[in-house]
Amino acid sequence: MNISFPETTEYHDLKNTMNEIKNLKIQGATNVAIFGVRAFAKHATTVPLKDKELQAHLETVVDELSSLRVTEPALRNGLRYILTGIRLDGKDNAEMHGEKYINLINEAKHKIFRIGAERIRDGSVMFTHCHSSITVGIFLEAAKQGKEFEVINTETRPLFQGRKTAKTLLENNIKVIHIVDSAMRWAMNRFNPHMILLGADAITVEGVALNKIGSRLCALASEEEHIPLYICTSLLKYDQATSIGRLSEIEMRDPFEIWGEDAPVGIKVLNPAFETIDRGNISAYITEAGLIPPQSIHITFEQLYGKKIKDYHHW
Ligand code: RUB
Repeated sequence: MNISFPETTEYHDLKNTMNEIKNLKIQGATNVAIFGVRAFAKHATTVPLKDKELQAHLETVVDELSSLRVTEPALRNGLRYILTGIRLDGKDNAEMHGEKYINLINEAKHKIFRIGAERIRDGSVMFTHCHSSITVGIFLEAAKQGKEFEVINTETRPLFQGRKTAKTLLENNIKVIHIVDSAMRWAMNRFNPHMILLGADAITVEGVALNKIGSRLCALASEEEHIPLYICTSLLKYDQATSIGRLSEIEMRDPFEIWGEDAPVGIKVLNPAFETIDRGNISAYITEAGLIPPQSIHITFEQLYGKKIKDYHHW
């Protein structure tokens, strides 16, 4: 159904946010969820459509937003949360429902910062990969508590999100050792970090985490070097579709990010954004519900959010 309506400022803002999510100006699962949910909720509140047309239009926008970064269930969970809210008490309350979901994210984040910081020992060496706002938040909280430690971090090709991590840590007087991604195992062997902290984009029903490409290599190296690895994430990244049999999708990004116009003709460049981390390599998840083993992800999500967030109604 092709539905037309006068373009509002909020719709224009939503389109901008979608571009920023696609080109990684808005980066990391938590930020993608917060910005995507907020822009969608504002648009839903103001779009001049009603009844069936409204429903069809919002479903289309939800699909469009969800397909920008397919490995981001925290965004999808938030969009479904708003649609459920609209069905219950009308589109005028969409923005309020969006803010409620963002509050859930923010409350979860702050709990994880405190719980994660407890695990960091004074004088320790930590290791991380890519840029995760949750993992960085844990480091900042530990530094605020007066702990001194050093963080080894990878640059994270092709888009160098690791530089963002390095800059933020340095600005907060945390020491950084910055390495190329392929030096992961070497750095673990050389510096013997006490712990590896990684973020997550998605968590499956089996307790498998999906995170930036390179994370599984990091986990395999951690096994060889006997270094405990923790996944720092809100349970709002639980991919509910995996519990009815679907597989979490891995986003493939533009090959141009790796090799642009000067790439030789005929070459095939592949740019997977994420990969899985086997649950056997995860010591624990650091979540808003505390430290939990991979096996308890599904049940803990159900206890905490099961009634509030149901992504099942349209299946
Ligand atoms: C970022 C990435 C992060 C997770 C978690 O990938 O893999 O580790 O998204 O982030 P990209 P957060 O740069 O491709 O978005 O802890 O902020 O939710």
